[in-house]
Amino acid sequence: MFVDSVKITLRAGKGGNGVVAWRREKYVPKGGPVGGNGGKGGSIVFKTDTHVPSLESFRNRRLINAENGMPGGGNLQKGRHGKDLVLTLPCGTLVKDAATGEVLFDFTDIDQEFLICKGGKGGKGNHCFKSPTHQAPNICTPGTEGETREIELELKLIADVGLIGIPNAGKSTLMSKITYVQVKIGAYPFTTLHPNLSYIQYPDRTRLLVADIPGIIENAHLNKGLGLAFLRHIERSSVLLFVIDVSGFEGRDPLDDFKVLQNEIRTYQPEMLDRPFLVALNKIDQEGAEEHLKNFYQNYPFPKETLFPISAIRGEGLPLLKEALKRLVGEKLPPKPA
Ligand SMILES: Nc1nc2c(ncn2[C@@H]2O[C@H](COP(=O)(O)OP(=O)(O)OP(=O)(O)O)[C@@H](O)[C@H]2O)c(=O)[nH]1
Ligand SMILES: [Mg+2]
Repeated sequence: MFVDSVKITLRAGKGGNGVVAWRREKYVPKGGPVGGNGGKGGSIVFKTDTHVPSLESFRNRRLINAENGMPGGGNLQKGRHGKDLVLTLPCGTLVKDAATGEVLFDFTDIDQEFLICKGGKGGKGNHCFKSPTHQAPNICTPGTEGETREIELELKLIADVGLIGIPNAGKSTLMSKITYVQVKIGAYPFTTLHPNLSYIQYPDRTRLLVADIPGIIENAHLNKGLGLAFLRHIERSSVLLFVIDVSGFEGRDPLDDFKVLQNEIRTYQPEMLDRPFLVALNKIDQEGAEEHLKNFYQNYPFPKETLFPISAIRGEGLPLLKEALKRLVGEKLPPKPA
């Protein structure tokens, strides 16, 4: 299951208490204070891991605790520290304060770490309070509580190329052809129900990360179809790749599809329209595609160099498209993290 938003409470471990203890040994009268200190409570740390695809591991968890520190012992024994808890997250996860929505950390890269809740301090045993004027202190201090935080995790995938198209346009077919990953493809709308991520590998070892998301339909902003929530996963892509079906399937006008997609993006986040983009005109192998293709070229309001007629299923036009994507991603710096 693909989970991209969760709310959880995190509680770091409490510090162990210090203790009062006395040295009791034969021939050592009044041995003095030997109460040990408590151990530190475990902290909670977030870390990115490329093997974690989503926030699924947090799905059924409301409260996550780190280990408490152990109390000190006699004979100056220190209590054991609570283990730090390292929670792994996928790249692209935003950690937010659940109450205010403030972004506490944005995990944009691999191997990033962030200490979210610090463990409590261990208490002091009575040996710490010994002084020349106070040889037998009968006091110790308790460990302090660990930090507690209510947070929200939101995953916004960070890909170089984000695919966008109406359902059935052939996004997943294209994805499977250019990245050699097997994704679900079906001759019906809404085959893809969660984002897929994979790399295009180039002979010079460059790699582009591509995100395929579920199809978007007209009025998705009014929650039609699967809504617009999945746009968050291409919101941070450097380049958008519109995939348009030019076969005129069910009497559709491909240019209308393009406008619908642009309108839906505008209602979600207008700045996304300033992002560099290309348009893959798919299914040129189909009958009737030629006519629609000509029409599209004539009435398309942007530079024609952004158009790439392809047949994803046959692999036609894909080398050119792949090169153009590489060039475009190379020219633009990736979007800045939030
Ligand atoms: N003739 C032809 N059919 C294609 C081409 N590309 C994809 N298809 C077919 O179109 C249908 C939909 O393909 P998908 O790749 O699942 O489409 P999608 O855009 O991912 O669809 P959703 O996940 O539902 O949004 C499948 O039956 C594909 O075989 C193409 O270039 N030519
Ligand atoms: Mg699909």
